[in-house]
Amino acid sequence: MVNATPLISIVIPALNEEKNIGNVIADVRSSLVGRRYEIIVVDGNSSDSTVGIAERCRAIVMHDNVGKGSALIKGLRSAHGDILISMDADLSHEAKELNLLIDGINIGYDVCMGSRFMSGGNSEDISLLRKAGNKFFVLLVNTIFGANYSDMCYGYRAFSRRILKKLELSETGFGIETEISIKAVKKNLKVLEVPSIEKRRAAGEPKLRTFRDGWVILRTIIKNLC
Ligand SMILES: Nc1nc2c(ncn2[C@@H]2O[C@H](COP(=O)(O)OP(=O)(O)OP(=O)(O)O)[C@@H](O)[C@H]2O)c(=O)[nH]1
Ligand SMILES: [Mg+2]
Repeated sequence: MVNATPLISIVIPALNEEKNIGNVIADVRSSLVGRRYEIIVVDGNSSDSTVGIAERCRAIVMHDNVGKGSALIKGLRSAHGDILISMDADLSHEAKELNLLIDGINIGYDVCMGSRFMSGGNSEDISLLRKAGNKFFVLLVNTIFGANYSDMCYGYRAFSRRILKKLELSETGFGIETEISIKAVKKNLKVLEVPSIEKRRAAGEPKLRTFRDGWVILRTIIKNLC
């Protein structure tokens, strides 16, 4: 018999998130009560107890030592879900918003993206410089590719399993969200943005470096021009 309840896969790239990962997994579980789901943590060779804690919390743990994008691609490709969700491990993505992302796919969209900058969204975690950079990249992508995004470098997103292959993802680092945003327009996917409130990283060190990763994002835009 075919199971009609969709399986949800939550894919969480994590690097040295021992102070957060247990709470992230617990929050996901309490927000998805009554749903079928799996939680996949893709560890980036953490030197702390991230892996042990994720295992103890009964997440599926995978390993990748290349970068955030590479970890996400690996997790998404091995996920079994009908709906795949990318989520950060630092408690900045609130698990209670998962249901909104899932609804976006259930009503027929291919990709449902959290947006911090549409009405109802917000970020408690972004510096003025990063906000300006994000705005510039959104404008660039909207102008070049004819998109209508309000946010871009944000990793809280849901995907319908059937379009994953179409995206042909390859960005290994923090260019991954930009690559997804651009390819979604180029491949004419049905994209919905929903408001999201990004919380401050709960504990631990940020991994993104504004200038290094700003360049990575610009390079991703240039690479996808043709
Ligand atoms: N597997 C893996 N995960 C990573 C890597 N770099 C970052 N991450 C994870 O990717 C997510 C996003 O990284 P963050 O450091 O939170 O980036 P950010 O949200 O832009 O930065 P903050 O605002 O300071 O939190 C977090 O869950 C990280 O643990 C990596 O190289 N490998
Ligand atoms: Mg973060």
